[in-house]
Amino acid sequence: QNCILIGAPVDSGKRRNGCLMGPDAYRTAGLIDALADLGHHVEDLGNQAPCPFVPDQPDAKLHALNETIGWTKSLAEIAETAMARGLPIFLGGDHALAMGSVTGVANYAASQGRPQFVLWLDAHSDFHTPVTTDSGNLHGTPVNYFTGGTDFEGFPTVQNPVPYHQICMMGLRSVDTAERTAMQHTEIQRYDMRDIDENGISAPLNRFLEAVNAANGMLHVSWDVDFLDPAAAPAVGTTVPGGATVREAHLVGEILHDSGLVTSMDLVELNPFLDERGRTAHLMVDLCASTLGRRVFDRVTRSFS
Ligand code: DIR
Ligand code: MN
Ligand code: MN
Ligand code: MN
Repeated sequence: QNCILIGAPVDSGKRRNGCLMGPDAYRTAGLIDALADLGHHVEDLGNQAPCPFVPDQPDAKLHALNETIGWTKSLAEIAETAMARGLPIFLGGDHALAMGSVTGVANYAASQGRPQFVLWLDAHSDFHTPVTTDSGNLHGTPVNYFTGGTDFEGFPTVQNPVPYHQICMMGLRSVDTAERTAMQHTEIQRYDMRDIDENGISAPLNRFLEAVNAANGMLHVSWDVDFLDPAAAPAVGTTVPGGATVREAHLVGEILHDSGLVTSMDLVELNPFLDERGRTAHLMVDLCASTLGRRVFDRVTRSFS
């Protein structure tokens, strides 16, 4: 594959700073070599910038709104053009970057006449709007935005909203009341940690992948660091106990690779400033490698194509 690394040092989606160091932490942790060792061609587009924006008021209810709009515009553009040349990997940056990455790849999918699917691996559902958010942190809103939410004044109009039934969330354990209410009547597939405890992670994931395959869909995978348990992945601003284990996360990556369905990816919310010797960056690099084919032994895999 042609892996296209896109540095997205987005730090505007919440108040605690540090995610801007994420892209360089992934590079320092060896992401490029890890992917090249798997036989991929790796192209690093370097760190991107937001489109020009009017400086935000520091005390506004919505934190860094204009800056986030600037990022959404620039990343959507880059995502769409990168899709034509390979598999874009967005190196975050906080989860606000998915407003750009997902709308961009969805525009590309539409140009190919194919449906866009999204796998959201996160402790949080990120289904707030600028109106319902309590925190004012826009990294809690991307799923509502790219599904065509109408509360996003000032943001680019979403040309190709991702239909609810083409979204699967896994790892949920922190969903605010407004998000739960808003999601209630949607067909977003959602698996909380209890589902994973009771049924494992592979059965629901395979079911979702079968739907992607049956529809000849494109698949964007959004890895939020806090999908993992904070004991394994401490370098994130919004830790929630009781997350996925290292093996559960690798299994997700391995199954995704075997499916051959992944067409784009985000690695988000890493805050290297909170890390112990790059440990979380290394783990995320390893998960990315699993998703792109790293394995202990070859095996007969289930294949969808
Ligand atoms: C929370 C945080 N639901 C909020 N969301 C996070 O601020 O609205 N998403 N951390 O990953
Ligand atoms: Mn900030
Ligand atoms: Mn998130
Ligand atoms: Mn999260």
